[in-house]
Amino acid sequence: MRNSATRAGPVAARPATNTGGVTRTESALAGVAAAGLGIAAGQLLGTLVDPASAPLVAVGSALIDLAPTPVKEWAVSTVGTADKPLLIAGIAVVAGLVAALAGIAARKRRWVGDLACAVFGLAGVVAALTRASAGPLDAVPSLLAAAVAAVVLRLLLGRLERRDQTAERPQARTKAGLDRRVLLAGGAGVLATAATATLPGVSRPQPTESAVTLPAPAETASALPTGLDATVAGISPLRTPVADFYRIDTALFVPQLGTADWTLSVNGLVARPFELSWTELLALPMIERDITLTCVSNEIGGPYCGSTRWQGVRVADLLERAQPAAGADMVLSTSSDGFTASTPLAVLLDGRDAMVAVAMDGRPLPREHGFPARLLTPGLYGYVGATKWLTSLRVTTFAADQAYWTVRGWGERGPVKTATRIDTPSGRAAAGDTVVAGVAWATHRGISAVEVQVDGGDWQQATLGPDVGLDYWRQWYLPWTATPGSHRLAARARDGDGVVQTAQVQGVLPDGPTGYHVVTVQVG
Ligand SMILES: Nc1nc2c(c(=O)[nH]1)N[C@H]1C(S)=C(S)[C@@H](COP(=O)(O)O)O[C@H]1N2
Ligand SMILES: [Mo]
Repeated sequence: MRNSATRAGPVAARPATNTGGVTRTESALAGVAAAGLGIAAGQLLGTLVDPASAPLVAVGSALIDLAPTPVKEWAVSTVGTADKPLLIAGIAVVAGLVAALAGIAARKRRWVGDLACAVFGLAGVVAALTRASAGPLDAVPSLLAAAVAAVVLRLLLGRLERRDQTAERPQARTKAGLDRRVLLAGGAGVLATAATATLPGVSRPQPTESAVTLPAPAETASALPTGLDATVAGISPLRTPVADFYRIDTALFVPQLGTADWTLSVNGLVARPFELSWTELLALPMIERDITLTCVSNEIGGPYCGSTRWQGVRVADLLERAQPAAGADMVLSTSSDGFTASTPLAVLLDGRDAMVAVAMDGRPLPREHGFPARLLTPGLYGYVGATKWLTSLRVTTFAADQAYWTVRGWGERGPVKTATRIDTPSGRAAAGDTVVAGVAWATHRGISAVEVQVDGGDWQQATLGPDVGLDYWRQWYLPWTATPGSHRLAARARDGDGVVQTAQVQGVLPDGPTGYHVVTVQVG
């Protein structure tokens, strides 16, 4: 064996350790390369096996489910719907940092590297196996990731050590004294992970939404009236374009369901449980309704509210066929990804148009909004009445079952609170004659009036836009002569019973926000 003392120069520049001349940076890079390539291999395989089993997706989904409610609220209110890409990136960065440390440690003790791979692999396996509808195969991508990472780390460290026992190759080092191979491997690892991070979100070859043909509804809705948006600039359109419809869910990647193997099961405390295929669902009589959907996490004045035309099968028809048992008081709807919502049975049977919706705005549901079918319950926040990627309706009781968000501290019933939003002006306005305008909703109670207050003065009646029904929002406007300076505008609505919304300010937790929308406008 060559003794390092027989060589001068380059060797002397390296630390004299029992690490075979491998520097800290090199071993950190080896760790990053190993983790990066391992994760990438797992992502690739996961995408083929079941996108939910890809390590980053499985761990990310588990973290979403485990995150304490305040953390989730903070995420939604600060980064909005960018929360998911950021989560994936965050996991990758943390994995990279830990991998770098593990690489450094493994330089002297190889088993530390193996242990790190095993721990991360196990985390991936547990995350993947605890996802809804996970099969044993879902463990494989994380196992592969761990195995690849462990092997790559040992190979790289081994090669780096042997470097000093073979011919010296100073040309293989960068100015900083790094081995180019490990630099390249580290870069390759990072790139491979980045490239495969979003793979599971890419559609798999399933029939797309646009390939689905829907039957005409048995009961059509009347033509939507012309909204105030035809004349008032800056107001929310009466019908929200589907592309602009807010999206809120816990799904890291949109579930890719096909219609061929989709079924809806109606079961639980019923006399006659049954299951419907996609074709059988479409054969049932359908209704078409204009309904506003809003999120319990929509802060006063916030964007998470949308209104459109929906088509689907009445939930009441399905329940009537199943015959709920006396004593049942809740329907727990379940999504293909395990999300659940608790809808009061009485609400579903009180004559409102709760439906298993298959279309919005005259077209099949986009995947982001629940393709092929979702629940929609007028008058309830989305988290209790609007399960997307719907697969089952289980009749049960509030005493026996809790839904996804109820377990995490949100109200179990979630009726929508009366709310008003000032759309315009926002921020700045030119002096002169203008309008204050926006939308108000109190779904399933309707809106009877909207009042606007300028600079703490008298409440003035706004003019309401067309009435599209109790379940739909109402546009409104008030002419206003804006004078130079700073102005404070407030708006409040009265529901269909004439009850004014409360001025009491409450945050979104646990059952939706209250308070007036107040905006400050700089005129001039
Ligand atoms: N499967 C599933 N369905 C879900 C959710 C979810 O996280 N997963 N979120 C609910 C919530 S909180 C809301 S507000 C609505 C939003 O529906 P949209 O994304 O179509 O606007 O979907 C509901 N349905
Ligand atoms: Mo929501």
